[in-house]
Amino acid sequence: MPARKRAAPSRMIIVANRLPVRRQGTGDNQRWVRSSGGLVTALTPILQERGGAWLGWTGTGDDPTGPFDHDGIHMRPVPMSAAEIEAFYHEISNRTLWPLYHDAIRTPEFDRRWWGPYVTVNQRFAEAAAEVAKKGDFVWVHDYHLQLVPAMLRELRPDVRIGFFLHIPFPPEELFAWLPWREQIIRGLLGADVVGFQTYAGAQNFSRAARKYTPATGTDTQLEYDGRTIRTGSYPISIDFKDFEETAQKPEVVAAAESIRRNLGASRKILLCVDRLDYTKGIDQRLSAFELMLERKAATVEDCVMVQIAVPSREPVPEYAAMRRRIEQIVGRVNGDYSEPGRIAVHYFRRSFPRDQLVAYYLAADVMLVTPYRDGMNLVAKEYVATRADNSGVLVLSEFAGAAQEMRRALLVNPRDVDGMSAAMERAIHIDPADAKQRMSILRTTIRRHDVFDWADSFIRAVQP
Ligand code: ADQ
Repeated sequence: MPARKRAAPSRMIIVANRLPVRRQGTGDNQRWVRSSGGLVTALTPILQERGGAWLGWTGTGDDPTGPFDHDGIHMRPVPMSAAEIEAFYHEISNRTLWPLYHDAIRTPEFDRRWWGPYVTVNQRFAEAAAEVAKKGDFVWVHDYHLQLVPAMLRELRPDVRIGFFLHIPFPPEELFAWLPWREQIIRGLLGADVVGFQTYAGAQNFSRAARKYTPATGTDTQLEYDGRTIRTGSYPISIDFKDFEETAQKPEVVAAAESIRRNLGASRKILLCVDRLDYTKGIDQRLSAFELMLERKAATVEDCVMVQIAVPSREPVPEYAAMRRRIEQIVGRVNGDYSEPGRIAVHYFRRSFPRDQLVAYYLAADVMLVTPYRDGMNLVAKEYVATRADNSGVLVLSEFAGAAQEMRRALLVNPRDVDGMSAAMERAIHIDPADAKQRMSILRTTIRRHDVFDWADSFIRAVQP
């Protein structure tokens, strides 16, 4: 880790749905390994340096695992029963809050029986944090699963500083109003000293809802509530830029990228998509836009190939299974209609790739398509840019991803406009190289400067008294 200017150190307690480690192996060979992902990468060195703890669920129901240390970090598992995993995680978190907060892309379900488990699990996290925290510690609560924790923790431990960061969008007031528990959620969040969002619009939406549903007064960036001042603002999350850049320069990754290009056809432009299989990510419309481009004969399978890498997620939720079927249908149709021997139109991989392999694909891709209907940030867009050390490559980015706020030099698209997206793909394939280089260079400068360490540091600074 390079030396960085850090905020004054106090111990830090992270409270998140999941621990930053997962079990690997079975029986006697079972061990904990660090999970991948930006949040874990950013917070691990800070926790190792400052001391503190990470509280979260292990991922297994009714898991009796007690506290343990891993890689210099104190882990405090918070248990959940199988019934709680169902109601708290699969139901209210992923069938109510997730769709509601993403512009109600799927109709959110409101079931009064799911609220009780949400409160119970939040209370358990708050009590665990209250047990672990020492006076003056900074407790950083993450994401939509745990929105009640800040107020519950303040009740138990008024002597700690509390920050909350929402990784997904906070919806406009008209949508948030649908939530039967809207007031409880706002009061829960107002327990924090700082409530952070990916974009300024998120902070604005939250402040308006707070003023509407509670006696809070103030502005979009500062609220007065219950005799306290709460700061709200945008803290766009990012990636470990340097790490992605360096990975992309490893000889074995460069060789893997060359082999991908050879296998797909060296003369073809590669259009890459990397997503969690989620209905917010706009995978279906993007495939339709590619299909339209072929139909319009704006490009052929000799000119280009689409590669869709999709990691399965939330499979027990019915909407996810339906979406997967729909995507697989479109892939089948496009390939049936347009593929030629040795020239598959769409390569579809439904699995997780090791990091180096993912980076090899980023490196091989001429065009990266990131077109969610709505996304808190979208780290894939930033990861792609970080790997393009020679300023080559084109990013096509949805206006509705948080990342679009910073990445204005991408080719911005409206993911619901299939014609517009198809035209943007065509433009990306034929773009003037000098224009592309200039765009990529500006994008890289922005993300290099605002990496994930800068994100963590600016949030931690905001929470200082
Ligand atoms: P996610 O919705 O999970 O996160 P995103 O920001 O795109 O979305 O991150 C996905 C991560 O998974 C990336 O780091 C990517 O490399 C990785 N990934 C995706 N497909 C993969 C595959 N097939 N194999 C291996 N890795 C794969 C939520 C919000 C986002 C927000 C993040 C962080 O929904 O908007 O950016 O949190 O705050």
